[in-house]
Amino acid sequence: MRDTQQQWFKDAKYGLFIHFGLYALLAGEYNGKRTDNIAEWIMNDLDIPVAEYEKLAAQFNPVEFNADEIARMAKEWGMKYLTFTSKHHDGFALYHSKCSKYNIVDASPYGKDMVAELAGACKKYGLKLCLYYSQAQDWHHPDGYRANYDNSHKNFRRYLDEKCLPQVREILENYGEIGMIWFDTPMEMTDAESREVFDLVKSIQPDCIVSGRIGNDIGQYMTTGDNDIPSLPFYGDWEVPATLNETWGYDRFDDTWKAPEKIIRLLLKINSRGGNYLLNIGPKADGSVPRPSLEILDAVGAYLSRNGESIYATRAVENYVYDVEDMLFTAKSGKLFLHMLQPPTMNRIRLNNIANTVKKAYLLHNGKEVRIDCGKNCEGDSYWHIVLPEDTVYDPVDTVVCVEIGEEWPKFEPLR
Ligand code: FHN
Repeated sequence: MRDTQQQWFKDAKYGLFIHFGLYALLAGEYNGKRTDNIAEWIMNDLDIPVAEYEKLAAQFNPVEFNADEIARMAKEWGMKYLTFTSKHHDGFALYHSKCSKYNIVDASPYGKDMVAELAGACKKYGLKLCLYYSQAQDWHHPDGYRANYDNSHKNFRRYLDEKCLPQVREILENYGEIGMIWFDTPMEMTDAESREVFDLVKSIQPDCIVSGRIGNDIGQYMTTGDNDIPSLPFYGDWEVPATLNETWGYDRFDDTWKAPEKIIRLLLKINSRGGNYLLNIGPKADGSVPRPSLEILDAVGAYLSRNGESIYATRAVENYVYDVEDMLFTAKSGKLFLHMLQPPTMNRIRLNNIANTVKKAYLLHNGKEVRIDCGKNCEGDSYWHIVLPEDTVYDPVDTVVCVEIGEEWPKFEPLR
């Protein structure tokens, strides 16, 4: 079973992903040609020569990037951890690396170490700092993997020794406690190579989680595909990396922003199945966060400030035998949360095949009592008949009822 052995990760449920790098300067277009893929892949997809792409570093001056403000907002948005691209596939490090000059301090006019800035800010606001690191793909180093092109001639060992392993060591040794290294796209790394990277992480920070995409099934939790929510139960720790529009890095042409209501429902769906939602922002080249991202995350944050008790530190509810229309469940020891995604007809809901006793039930947002009659039908099957206060003002996205149950966990009866 995938087990991070880290309580903070099991309880977190919601985190901020930040994809930032030189690609933000291109914002989806190079020499008048637009990419039709995710913006941070532009170097690879439009086959931009290394000598051309690396010139971007000299223009990279994201003076509006405010680590303190981002961490403060992430906290306010209800996020518990922050995962930042210390080096993405393009090979450019956003921190002061001593083993490659291709980094923000040595090669850009900005000249400041973003990982150091974020480490300080995360500490200040009580967020876990996690770092993304592209361990296999590196389109700048001659021996890194490069998707879509022939890699057969490469000396991947040299890349591992010259760049990957020393950089992983740097990010673990120089910025205090790191919650997780978020590895990605292992390509054809061998089992032994993935293991070597894994062991290096653990030798420096034993509590640092190694993410699902280290390769060869040795990650400590399951990372789903991008924006994918598993439809079958997964017994172990897992996380969904997800976008607010269709790209990770900033793309000025991508206006496909999801509505906050949709994000809240996705959060709930993921949490009710036991996973964490890692939601991305892609700052613009000047370092500012696109306005639509701010607006969406503000709205989700407002929802969480009312309903956080039903989200954080909850556990998956075993599949309910019936698909209850417009309702999702989350649970923690002694409490079952009913998430009503639509106002119920006549303020009443019937739940079948639930055998828990009820100590107390109330609306989470205002504490008003909810009546629950527990009974058995003529066939002997248990049910709850739930009656909400007449004057309930429903939240059209999700109204939460907290039920304090007599048992530790929800007891749904199997069909007989
Ligand atoms: O290739 C990357 C992509 O650029 C982005 O970083 C995502 C985030 O999950 N991971 C890879 C694609 O799955």
